[in-house]
Amino acid sequence: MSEVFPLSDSYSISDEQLEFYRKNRCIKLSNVFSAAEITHYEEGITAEVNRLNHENRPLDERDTYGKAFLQITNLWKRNELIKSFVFSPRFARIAADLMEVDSVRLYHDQALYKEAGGGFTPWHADQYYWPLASEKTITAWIPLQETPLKMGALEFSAGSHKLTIGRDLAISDDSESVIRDALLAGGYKHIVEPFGLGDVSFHAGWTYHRASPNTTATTRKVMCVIYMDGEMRLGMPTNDHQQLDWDVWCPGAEVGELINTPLNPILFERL
Ligand SMILES: O=C(O)CCC(=O)C(=O)O
Repeated sequence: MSEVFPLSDSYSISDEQLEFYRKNRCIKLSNVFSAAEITHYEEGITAEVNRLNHENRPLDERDTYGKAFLQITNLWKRNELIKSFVFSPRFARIAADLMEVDSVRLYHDQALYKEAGGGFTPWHADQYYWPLASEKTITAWIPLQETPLKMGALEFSAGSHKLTIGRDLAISDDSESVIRDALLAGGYKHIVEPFGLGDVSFHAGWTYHRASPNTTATTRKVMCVIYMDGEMRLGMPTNDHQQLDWDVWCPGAEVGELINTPLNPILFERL
């Protein structure tokens, strides 16, 4: 029987790290999980991504979004190994600590595999896609290998949750240029750093972020877990993507009510 890695022990956030997140709404934390833990989960996640992926077109036949990554969602429903990763109390507690909430729920998970030769991920803010009533949302971006810049490490614009220009843009060539220009004009700091083994970043729903192309010969393997405040209510969708997200990620939830569906379990709660 293989060793079990429950990812249950806590990772302490320092006052400085919390202050950094409050100000910038993004942070990269080191040594959140070990090389042995990464190896343990990477194989199972990659096997599911390969099994479920139906994107077989060559990169040059896809649009900008399609070139950016293979996207496979709610993998936690597929097997117990991935469920234990996505439901990890360690990651969920960090999310609660950074959002400064008493509990967190799962919104959904997704693997984002940027293939060798894969394109850039345009500047965007995730919350454009989400019918959620508050800003208390956070994504854990969890690389399953060391991720140098040339592989497409996630880049952030520090404090950009305050910028409202571009909040109505889906991921596209337009979002890349309009948001880039607005961030430059606003003087926001662009954080571009490689990710070491075990580094994990967290960013808020309205924080602008992007990634460069993967110019290496190896796929950049990343698993994301998207959390929301345990008290999150469903907002009225303001675009078709948000309507789709409601139907897919919280079916049965009602506008103005707590999002408490079987797909949105509480993953961490303070005692
Ligand atoms: O992995 C990427 O290239 C983009 C990730 C992203 O947009 C996100 O995690 O919200």
